[in-house]
Amino acid sequence: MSERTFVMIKPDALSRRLVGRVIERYESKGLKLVGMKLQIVPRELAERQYAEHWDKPFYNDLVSFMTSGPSIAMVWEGPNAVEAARTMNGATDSAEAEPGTIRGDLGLTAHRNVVHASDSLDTAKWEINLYFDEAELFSYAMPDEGWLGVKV
Ligand code: 3AN
Repeated sequence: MSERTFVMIKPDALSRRLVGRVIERYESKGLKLVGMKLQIVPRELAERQYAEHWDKPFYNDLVSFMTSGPSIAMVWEGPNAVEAARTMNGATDSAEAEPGTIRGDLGLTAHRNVVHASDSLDTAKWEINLYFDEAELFSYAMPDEGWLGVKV
């Protein structure tokens, strides 16, 4: 079943010029880009996104990091998009992420971990809604979708 998931390219990836290489991974996997936004995330928005971590010792550092420079919010669509993006990203701690994952290959330090992806379909819907208006998301067909088993 086709799903939509929310993915962010974090400020560390932009400052390390990794944007193209990260996007290339999701594209090559067969996912379809249906929404994309470059911004410096306002503090209030980052606080809402990470509200579930408000009591963790790393919360302030996380919010400061996520608002420290431009990041890219994206919506990727495809069969099992939520799980696919999580698997591709690898373990949260870049230092432990497997080679072949985005964090394993491109992550330098533990929690400057290049990317974020929603951890469930419900979270994906919530995060997409947090970052995008409906008019900023696009439905379109791609010529190879039949090969991927996607109902066009
Ligand atoms: P993921 O992004 O893999 O779903 P979560 O939801 O457990 O990971 O954590 C949200 C964010 O908080 C992660 N992207 C990570 O950068 C940061 N984080 C998690 N644990 C720590 C920690 N111990 N120290 C610093 N940052 C952390």
